[in-house]
Amino acid sequence: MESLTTEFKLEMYRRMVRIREFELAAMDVFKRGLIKGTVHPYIGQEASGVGVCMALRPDDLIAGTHRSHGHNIAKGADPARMMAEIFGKEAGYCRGRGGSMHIAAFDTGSLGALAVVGSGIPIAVGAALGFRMQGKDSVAVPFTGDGGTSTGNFHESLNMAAIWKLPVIFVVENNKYAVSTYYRDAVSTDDLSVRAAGYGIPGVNVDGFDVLAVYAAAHEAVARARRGDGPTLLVTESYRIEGHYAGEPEVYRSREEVNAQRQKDPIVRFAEVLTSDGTATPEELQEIQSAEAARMVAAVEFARSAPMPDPATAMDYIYA
Ligand SMILES: Cc1ncc(C[n+]2csc(CCOP(=O)(O)OP(=O)(O)O)c2C)c(N)n1
Repeated sequence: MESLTTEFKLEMYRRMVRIREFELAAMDVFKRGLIKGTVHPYIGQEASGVGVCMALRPDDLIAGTHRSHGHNIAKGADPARMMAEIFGKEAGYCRGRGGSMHIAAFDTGSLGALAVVGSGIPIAVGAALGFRMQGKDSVAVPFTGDGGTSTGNFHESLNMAAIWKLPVIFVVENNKYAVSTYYRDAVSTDDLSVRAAGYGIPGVNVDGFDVLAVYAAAHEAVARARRGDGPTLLVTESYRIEGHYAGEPEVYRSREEVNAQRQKDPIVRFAEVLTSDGTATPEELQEIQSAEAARMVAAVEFARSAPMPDPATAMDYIYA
């Protein structure tokens, strides 16, 4: 892997901060009762989505989960249109029909987030098969949580992609919990990447708080997939800092545990790398943070003031 340019590293940082600010704004509008339904914050996992998506091209496709605001932003989606979707407005990515858990941003290569755990994985495998049939060297990347790795969809998808050597990078984001279930109470191994051995494909485990480590691992897996050598299972180890959803009571874990994990903040950690290697000054990073915070104020304003879909169009876009 060639060394990364200043511009590239700052873009990584910007996208991580953009995700953080988006999630804080989304939690805020939920708490203020401005939206229907809740949101599933990606806070603490920013290095995973950004490290993976920065290794992708615009024509590569991702498929998400209920916790995919971060994946969409990492792939380049517009936060204002995402916020409008969360508000159920016509200006949203799915014209307000999808909401937080179903944002699909086709213009930037997001096939869509899906709330049924594990269901995005075979869709990405289908996209990869499509690339193969069309003679393209694009890759498909389904994101999954640790809980999603025990679904049939996950295992059938790994098997199919492995036997057909499809260009898929299966990204498992081990944030340690599936709602209230600690991952070790649901799987019989510490390291989920060993599951790759059952399908004869590489399994890689990487520090999901370290954006450069995630990027390096994703870059290698993408190169392998593009040259026709087949899929990789990439596990990023991080932690879900907020509740499963905004407003969740979190009775299954202690404040001490959460606070200890907060110290690993991937944005703070990357800021330290960027300032110590001379990529940026603390003031420059602060400017990025302020600009992204301001962007979210504008995104919320845009979403609040945008019109609702016309009820007469309720049945539109249901059938292709
Ligand atoms: C098939 C299915 N079963 C159960 C649920 C309810 N549910 C929603 S999120 C979730 C946990 C998912 O955990 P994980 O895959 O680890 O993702 P995380 O929430 O940690 O990002 C469950 C069980 C669902 N949405 N779909």
